[in-house]
Amino acid sequence: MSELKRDEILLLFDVDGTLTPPRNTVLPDFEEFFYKHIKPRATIGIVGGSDLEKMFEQLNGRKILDEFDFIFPENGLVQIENGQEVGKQNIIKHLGEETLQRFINFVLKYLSELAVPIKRGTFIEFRNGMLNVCPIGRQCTREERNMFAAYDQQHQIRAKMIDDLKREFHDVDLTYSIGGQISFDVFPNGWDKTYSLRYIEAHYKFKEIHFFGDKTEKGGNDFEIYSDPRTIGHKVESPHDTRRILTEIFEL
Ligand code: M1P
Repeated sequence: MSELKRDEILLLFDVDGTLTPPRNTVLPDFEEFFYKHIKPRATIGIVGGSDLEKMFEQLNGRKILDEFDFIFPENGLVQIENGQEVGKQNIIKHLGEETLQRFINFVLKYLSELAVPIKRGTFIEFRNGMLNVCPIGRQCTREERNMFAAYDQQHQIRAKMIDDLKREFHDVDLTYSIGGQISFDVFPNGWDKTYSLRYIEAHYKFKEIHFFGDKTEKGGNDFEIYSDPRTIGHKVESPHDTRRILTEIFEL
């Protein structure tokens, strides 16, 4: 049972597979449990790989700006506190236009020669602090998404592409991370989810910081923050599992 006061304990949550089913919306009973029982007991934050728009889609709209103390889209490369954006990283500034174009051109050429069961639109999504690369294009339907996720498990399209990119760009400080079903994220080394802790540490002194995530194995986008000594990591399989652990921590 946690004896800590609300402002002494911080709970950080991944989105996909932790607060919601993968790339799906939060379930009403989970939401009710969370806001009614957890929010009054602990400071709460989201650390997702996705951008803010996708968080709105999955977590029932813009109300998360009021409900969560902290929101860290794009691994915390964008920082939002009490509904206000307070900081943002910039991948263009960090890599420089020349390197960025070298990378984007290589990816586009690579994808143009890649055989996959379907191709749709938006193969690279350009975000503030990262690029999201999707071999079939992000504009696919849910059925197409699920189909490719299964295909990729068998054929390891993303893993092979990441190996090729690592070889080609061995001279550039980039990390590649598979956080979802159809794409992978690319960002400078160290700009993983632990980036959110930099902001927290600079402004707050929590006695405990807990992190809940599902992709906690090496190569998954929760690995670094889950295994960071500054957090107490909880590996979950689903929102149901998240609820179970929270119920134990707070003896609900
Ligand atoms: O939050 C996990 C991942 O969610 C999406 O992945 P996909 O579309 O492949 O399922 C993306 O927003 C990705 O950036 C993010 O890491």
